[in-house]
Amino acid sequence: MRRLVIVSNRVGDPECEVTGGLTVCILDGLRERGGMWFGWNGEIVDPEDGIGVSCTRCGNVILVTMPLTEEDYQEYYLGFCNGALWPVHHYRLDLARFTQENSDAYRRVNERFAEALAPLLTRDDIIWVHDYHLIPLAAALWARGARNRIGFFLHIPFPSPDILMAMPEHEWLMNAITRYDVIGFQTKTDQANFCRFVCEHMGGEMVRGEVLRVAGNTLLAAVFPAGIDVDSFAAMAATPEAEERIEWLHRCGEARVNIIGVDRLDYTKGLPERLRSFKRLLELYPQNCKAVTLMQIAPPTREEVKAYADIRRELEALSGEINGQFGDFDWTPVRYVHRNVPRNTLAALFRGSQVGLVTPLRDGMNLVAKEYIAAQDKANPGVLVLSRFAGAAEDLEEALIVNPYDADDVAHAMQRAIEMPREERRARHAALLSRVRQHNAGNWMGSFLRALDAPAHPLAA
Ligand code: GDG
Repeated sequence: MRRLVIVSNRVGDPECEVTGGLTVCILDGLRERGGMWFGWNGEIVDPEDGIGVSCTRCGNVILVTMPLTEEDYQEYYLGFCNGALWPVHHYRLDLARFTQENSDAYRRVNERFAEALAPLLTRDDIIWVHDYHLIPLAAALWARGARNRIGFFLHIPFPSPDILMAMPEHEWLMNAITRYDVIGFQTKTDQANFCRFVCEHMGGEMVRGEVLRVAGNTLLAAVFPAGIDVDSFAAMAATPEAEERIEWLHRCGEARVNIIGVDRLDYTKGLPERLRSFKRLLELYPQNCKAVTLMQIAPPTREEVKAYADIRRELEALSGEINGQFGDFDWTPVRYVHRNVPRNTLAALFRGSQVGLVTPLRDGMNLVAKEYIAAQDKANPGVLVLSRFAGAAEDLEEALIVNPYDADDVAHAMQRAIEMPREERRARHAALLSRVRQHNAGNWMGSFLRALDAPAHPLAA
């Protein structure tokens, strides 16, 4: 088997508690096959001290990491990746900021990564690059003589061409992305948006099926929905400790029904809209007062970006407002936890909650939706309420699909979930579980790597 080299902006620590879909996805798969993981180690150093590469072995995985400078961190990571690409790809042009310094830094860091990685590669390695931070990496490796097969997976949505065109650097980025041999998307919508851009604005053509030809390159643009390790998550939710936590949840909580939301505190996750929907639930169906609680876990993320500080303030104000208006001495309607919670506690909380509320305004896939399904007791499962704008909705159609912008729609769906008879819950859950199993982490990784491992596309000649 050829050696697998994974490259992502941030290399996760296999021994630490991880938050964030990408790290969870990669770790699950890499541990199984082994290989190298290359990227930033999370450290910021003074450029005078040198920006060296360090290696650590962790079981069958070699972690090769390098630091960033303060300037890189500000301009490449916060500025271009999270201040321009992230909002554009999530259809939030209003929050996107474009500056020449930031796009120069994006090029610079990608060149530096390529410079450090190229000498570590052998001819047979297959290279799998992850996410929007590293779009130009294939071109930068190619310029340094790497002739390996290189694949790219986009974890976030690919926007429609008219949104993408608002970005000053989009032509350069699109030229860079087409240097990959295989490009993976979360959904058919993302893949279609990409192909439309290539065919309508770059003179590309679909050669056959998912194979595209553009500017002399032939590439496969296909859908590989990201998934979770279902069995290990389900097992975590059903341990004796998890049972104890669930009992504790129901003992401490006066409420009968627990609704749960778990999201990094990101403006794409629709958290203020979710709290407003919960408020509507209490207004439209007052019988839920003192009977239902919303537990929202929202660990901090990218706090230096202003839009993230704004959303935190908004959320704190909203939960205070709802608790002040509806709460009583013996009932707190919203329990808001702004910190990282251990993964096994999350699994128990999912299992102990009758409703899983996953209502992003836009999301590449959303693994929380899949984790909620995996954690349920098959005999008496909870109900998933899922935004139509999460990539997961393309597949998980037996969830209650909602429009997260419409508070009444979400409130009605929550009520339907609370009242749903056990037979219907079981039927929906069984269907959902089989879809989550079908697109699990192993299949996601396996199918992408099979496409990347295959010889150049038959129609390339
Ligand atoms: C990106 C894309 C795509 C959350 N809070 C805690 C915690 N988490 C874990 C969840 C889940 C993961 O983080 C979040 O994954 P998502 O998929 O929901 O979202 P993003 O982080 O935005 O991930 C997304 C994903 O990449 C994969 O391709 O689905 O669309 O945006 O696993 O459980 N984990 C722990 N404590 C927390 O407090 N331990």
